[in-house]
This record gives sequence, structure tokens and C-alpha cells, in this order.
Amino acid sequence: LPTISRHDYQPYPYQIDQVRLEFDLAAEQTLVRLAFRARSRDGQIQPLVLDGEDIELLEVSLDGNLVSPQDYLLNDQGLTLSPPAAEFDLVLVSRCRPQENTMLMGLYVSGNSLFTQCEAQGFRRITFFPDRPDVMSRYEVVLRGDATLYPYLLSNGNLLESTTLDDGRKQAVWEDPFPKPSYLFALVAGDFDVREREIKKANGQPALLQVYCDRGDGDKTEWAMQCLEHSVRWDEQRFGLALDLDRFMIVAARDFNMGAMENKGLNIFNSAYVLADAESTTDASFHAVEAVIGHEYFHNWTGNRVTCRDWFQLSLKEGLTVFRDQEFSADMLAQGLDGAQAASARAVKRIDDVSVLRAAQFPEDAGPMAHPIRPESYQEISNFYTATIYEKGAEVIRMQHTLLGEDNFQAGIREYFKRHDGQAVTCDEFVDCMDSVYRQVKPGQSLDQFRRWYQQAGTPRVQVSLTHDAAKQTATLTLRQSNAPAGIEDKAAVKPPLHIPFALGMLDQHGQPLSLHLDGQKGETLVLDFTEAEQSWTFTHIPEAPVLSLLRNFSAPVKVDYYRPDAELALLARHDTDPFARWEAAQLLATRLILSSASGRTPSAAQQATVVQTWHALVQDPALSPAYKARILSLPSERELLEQTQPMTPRAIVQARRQLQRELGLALTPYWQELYQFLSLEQAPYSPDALQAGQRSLRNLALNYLLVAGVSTGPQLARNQYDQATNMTDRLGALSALVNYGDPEDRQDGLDDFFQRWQDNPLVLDRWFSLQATAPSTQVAQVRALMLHPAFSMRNPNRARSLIFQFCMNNMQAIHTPEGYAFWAEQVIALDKLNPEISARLARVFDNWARFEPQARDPLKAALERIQAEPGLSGNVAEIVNKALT
Ligand code: B3K
Ligand code: ZN
Repeated sequence: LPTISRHDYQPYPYQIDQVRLEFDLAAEQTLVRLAFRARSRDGQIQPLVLDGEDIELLEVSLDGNLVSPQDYLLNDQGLTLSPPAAEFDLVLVSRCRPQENTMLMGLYVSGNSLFTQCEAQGFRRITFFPDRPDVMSRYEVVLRGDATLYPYLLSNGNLLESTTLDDGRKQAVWEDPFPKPSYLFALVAGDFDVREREIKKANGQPALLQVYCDRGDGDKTEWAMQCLEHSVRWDEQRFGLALDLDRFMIVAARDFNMGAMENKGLNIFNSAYVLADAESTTDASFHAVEAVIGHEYFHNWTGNRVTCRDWFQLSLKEGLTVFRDQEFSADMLAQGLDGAQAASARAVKRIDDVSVLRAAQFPEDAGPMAHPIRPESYQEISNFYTATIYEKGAEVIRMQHTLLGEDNFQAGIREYFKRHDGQAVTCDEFVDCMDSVYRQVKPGQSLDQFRRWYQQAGTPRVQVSLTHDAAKQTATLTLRQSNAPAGIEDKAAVKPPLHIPFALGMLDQHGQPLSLHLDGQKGETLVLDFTEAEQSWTFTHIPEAPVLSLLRNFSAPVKVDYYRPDAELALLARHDTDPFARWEAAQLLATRLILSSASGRTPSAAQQATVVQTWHALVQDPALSPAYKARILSLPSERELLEQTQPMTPRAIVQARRQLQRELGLALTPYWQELYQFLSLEQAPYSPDALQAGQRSLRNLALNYLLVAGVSTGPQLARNQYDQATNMTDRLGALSALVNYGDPEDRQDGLDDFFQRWQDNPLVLDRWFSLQATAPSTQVAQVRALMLHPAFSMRNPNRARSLIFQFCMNNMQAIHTPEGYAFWAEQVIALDKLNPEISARLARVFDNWARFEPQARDPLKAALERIQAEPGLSGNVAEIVNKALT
């Protein structure tokens, strides 16, 4: 497999201003006619290299002259031509076969419709083209297809005309006024329900918003439409960025590799992130729809108007756009609240985002695929749509936001669009813009050192120590940072210190917040510029030894090491005014207890009592919002806990976590019951708003504690909740409690009933598969049986994810067995034959095999070797497996 290096970047030798594409669409075969005029950038005639994969070349002509096959070079990667001049016209006809396209890259069939997915390198599966983000052109697109099958023919930009041809087919002509890279091209052909809304843009001009979905699902797109309108408003108000098109379309597809795709003016979505109604959709999914609709919409500026020069710069658009969607969601949650309530609402979103980072990105940074947010090399770009590029990338943007503050950050954003609108740029050029503002507001400082975040892989560790001088009334804080080698490229890496914005506060021994004084700065929270390997700060006006509240709001993506007694964590869990750090303290208390019992030590009675007393205080705290309370009373996820064991001991973690759940369920039974009853009282009409969603999630948490502890009233509460539910959060919450902790009869009755109710709704059926995939009672044999269920299909990524991925990732008891590992390898191989991009994601589940306990290591290694030995393995999976075994 060839490795592509960031430093090998060369600009494309030709400029292509205008592209015309004509499609004769049909599922079995589609004819594509491409025409463009190319102009050499330096006036020299150079070979014209066009990417092309899995498509048939039928005809090519240059300046009107047919080129015969002896005069071009065609192989499985593309076509090379010898242009007649430095400027010339090219016309090319090719054929592709959407029906046979199981990779879901390029033009493919989903349901009865045709969809495209081009990012990163799918356009080359549609036609021969320089399929790279720095070649930007204006597109005119003509679509022709059967009028009955494809009454809607959609592409990017504005609809110029829509006609019926003499042969009865439909034809539509689209023009996108903005130059774009090929990865943002899209077309859709099919029959849909459409929801429309006309809005006024910031400049007073009208714009048409449309949401398309399968016929029959049209009543489930109201929420998506609302989210889209909120996204437009939010980007106007918070970022000053207005919709630049007259029409903005979202189309839902049942078969989709990822969440969604930001094609200019024609976003194509996994239907899981469009369709929503109270009956069939959980609160969490409502919020996921909002986040993804926001994300794709925000790409219209951060990604589309300014795009990436090359794929090493992917985080330029993804990190920034994730940061934007996180802020959008937080602002929506905090809407109408102020002060501590708003802070707590935003903290809930922050907690959820940090949990994702820790469960998905920290392990990546500690495994063989570790890479900087701007990678140095890759073999298969689709393997680099990672938690590092997205989530850590967003943290790196967030740190710039923290260093600059909102107003200066927005000034940096304005500078970015002033300099680069319409261009394909690098991460460095983004930081240059932020740096230009930073230097103005912080004379003598710069973001030079900060740029190391783009170069270093690995999760830095920060060690904390504190001394207090009672006589001088000072507290001296010392921080030490280190970033161990990460990934297979990083063996001997020199890693100079990073610029870490480290937010902290202090409490006195009674839990009262202290006002911090440091070199003329004063405040309850201060952000330290932590730039050296070891650095100290002395705070004045501190009469007694303080309790540190560290890394407030998770101001940097690092791990903090600080030894302190449980009692201090308990104090923080009850009193910290920073809601994130407060949650963190409670989590850390529980984590310590779980990790120590997982490692075979019996936790002391005092240690257990501290956790129970803390939970006791929190469950009764009237000041906490329900959503926040649900977070702070939950135990850390298995994945986050596992990540902290060395070697990793999955089965011990599952048991130890379950044991603490049981203890908390038992010790606080009356409180869970009371909470449950109290939250069952109000029955306002369903809304996914923060208050209602918080109440439902807290009620489900209480129900889970009751069931896991075996409290006798639990199952009846769950059965009633299931039967009486008017929304999916209640229904699924009850069913999942029964499936995970109930007796076999309740489990089976619940699952059967759920199937009967929802068998015609694919997104809900995915839940039915997931529930069973992750149930503690499920073993490999049950998963194999479910794979034979008529509703199961490997070809639908959502279905494969709901059963196979959920089982391999989230059923630790069953997957960590010899049969489990063999099953995983078998499914990676099976999936690879259909859809390598998805298979490579499954392969990644155990790329960190070497970190597991000895009894897991050998069979996991054997399973990886089994995959590696498979003939005809895709480049996608090969890259993962080879790196894992290096
Ligand atoms: N930009 C797309 C990613 C699609 C990549 C597929 N290999 C989704 C997003 O981040 O918005
Ligand atoms: Zn994105």
C-alpha cells in the first residue's frame, strides 16, 4: 500500500474553472458525460492525470478529437492523457453501476433512490477527474431519469430548469454558483415526501429550506426542519455567517456510511439524523439530529466556502465545525436561562462531549493508529475520519477560543474569511488568523508554541503538586507536563512542551470558593498559560491549605494526575461551583473505587462509604437540574474505565462497575424510589427540551438502579413504564432496564412486544437489535441467530452497526472470549467484501490488542493475523491490521 505524506503536497498543474456533467440515470447503469476546459497553471503542457475507480471509460476527446486507447493510459486508478496544448477542452463519457455499488461511495442505490457520497474520494467512482480538494470548479449538472422512479432530480445549487423529455423521462438542470471541490458534489434521484419552509435571510432575502425523506416518513421531519432553521439563525447571530444560497436541501437516506454529508446546498443524511418524532425517537436522538443538522449546515462556511488544501488538513474543517456544533447545542440548551442555571445547562453538553472524547479519542491516542490532528501520513484517507481529527480537533479549536475569548475568537474568524473565502487552505493558515488577533491583544505573545498541538499525537499528562505557606498565606501550584510517544510513527519523537490553557479554581476546606490572586489577576477561575515542562504559580491571600478544582470545564484535552484523599473529591463533588469539575470529582471517586475492586483489592469500608454518602448528598440536592443530576449520579462508562486499566481487564471492569451500581442501588433504594415517583407525576405534552429530557433521563437512571439492585418493586415499575409510555425515551428506557437486569421472561416478553410494535420502522428496529447485542445475557450464539433474522442485513450500515458493532464494542463480557474474538474477525472479513470503509471501523475495535491482559492478547493477535491473511483484503482494513500488528 502506498503511503501518502503531508510533505509531498504538489499543487495540481491545471485550473478547471467550469465543469459540465450530464447523467443518464438508472440503477443498473448510469452514463456520465463530463466536459471541462482546463488551463495549465504555469503555461507548460503537462500530462493530465485524472482519478477514476471502478468505472468504465467509453469515450474521451480533447479539443473535439477522439483520443484512441493507444494514446491514453488507463489503469485501475485512473486515466492519464497528453493534452494538445496548455489550454484545452476535454469531453469524456463513462459508465458506472449504482446497483452493484455496495461500498456506498460514489453513486449508489438506497431504497428505490439514487444517492451520491463523494467525500473523501468517491467522485472518482462517478467520473474521471482530479479528485482532490484543491481543484475547485463551478458545476453545471444535467440529470435525466425515469419520471416515475425519479420524480425528484436534485443536485447542488439552483434549479435552472425542470422539463419532460420527448422520451418521457424527466430532466433537471442545476447550477452551483460557488466553485467547489469534487468531494462536495452531490446528486439525488428518487421519489420523496418533502417538507418546505421559506425563511428570510439576514439580508432580508428569502430562502427555501427543504427536507426530503422516503415516502411515508414526511411526518417525521418537522424537528429536522426546526433544527435547520435554528442553525441558520445561530450562525447569523453567533458567527455573523449568513446562508449564501436561495435553496438549502437535506435528503435522508437509509443506507449511509456516516452521519451525514455537507454537499453544497444538498446535504445528504443518514436517516437516523433526520427522522424524529416523540413516539419513535429518544431524547438523545432528538439532540443528535440537532447536532448533526447544525454540523452539516455550519460546514457551508467552515468546509465549503473555505475548504481544505489537502486531506491532511481535514481537521481544518472538521475540528472547527465540531466546535461550532458543540457550541450551537450548548447555546440551544442554555437558551432562556442565565447565571448558574445556564452554566449548568452548558456543562451537561460539555460533560457529554468530554465523555465521548475519553471513550473514543483517548484510546485512539494510546493505540497504533494514534496521529496528530494534522496527520503526517496515511494510506487510506477514509481511515482518518477519526475521533482525533473530529473531537480532539474540536478541543484544539476550543483552546484557541479559551486563549482568545469569544470576541477575539470571532475577530479571528472574520479574518479567516477575509483572507481565505473561496480558497482551499491549511490548518496553519487558520492559526495564522487567530494568531494575528492574539498578538494584538496579548503583546509579546503568540500562538507559535500552541501550533505544536497540530504536530503531536498522544494525550499529554499533567502532574499537579501543591504547597501551602501558612505564614505567607500563599499557595504554590506546580504543574509538570509530558506527552509519551504515541502510535507507530512516534517511537523516538521529541515532544517539546505544549501551550496548555489550564483553568483552575480553589475552595476552602468548607467548600467555599476562594478568590484567586495571581500577579495582578483576580477571579474565581483563572486560566494559566502553562507552556513549560514544569512551571509554578504562587497565589496570594490563601490563609489555609486550599482544595484545588482542576482543569475547569475541561480547558485542555489532557489527563491530570493529582494524588489527593477521597475526602477532597467528596468535598468538590458537593461544593465545586464549576459544574464540570464538580461532576469530574464525583466520577473520579467512583472510578477509584471501581478500579481498585477490578484489580482485586477489596475497597475499604471508608472508601465505599464516601461514594455512597456523596451519591446520597447529590441525589437529594434540590439545586441540581435533572439533566445534570442524571449525569453526576451515573457511573463512568465501561469504556472510559477500561481505558484507565493497565493492562486492560475488561471483564473485571464490567463486574466491578456492576457491583458498585448494585451497592448504590441498594444503599439508596428509598431515594431512587422517591425520585422515580416524583418524576412520574408531571405529564406535559412531549418535548425534547432540556428540562423534560433531563427528567426522563433521571427517571430512567433511578429505574436502572432499582432493577440492578434487585429491588422487588423494580420490574413492575419497568413493565408499567413500558406499557404506559407515550414516547420512545420512556419506552426504551424501561425495556432496556428489563433486558439488562430483568428476568428472562420479562426480557423476552418485552423484546417480542417491541418487535411487534416497531417492525416496520427501520430506525427503531435498529434499537431492537442493539438492545440484544449489548444485553449481559447475550453470547455469540444469540448474535449469530439474530444475523439470520429476516430483518437483518449486513448491507445496511445502520443495521450492521446496531448488531455487530454494538456487540463487539459494548458487550465486553461476551466479546472477550475466544469465540468472541473469532466472531469479530469473521465479521470484519465478511463486511470487507461489501463495504471496506465500514469494515475498517470494525477492525479498529481491537487495534489496541497489545494493551489487554495476557489471556486476551494471544487470541486477539491470532484474530488479527487471521484477518491479515485473508486474500483480497481491502486497503482500508489492511492499513488498520498492519499497523495494529507492527
Ligand atoms: N464530512 C463528512 C465526512 C464524510 C467522510 C466519509 N468517508 C461528514 C461530516 O463530518 O460532516
Ligand atoms: Zn464534518
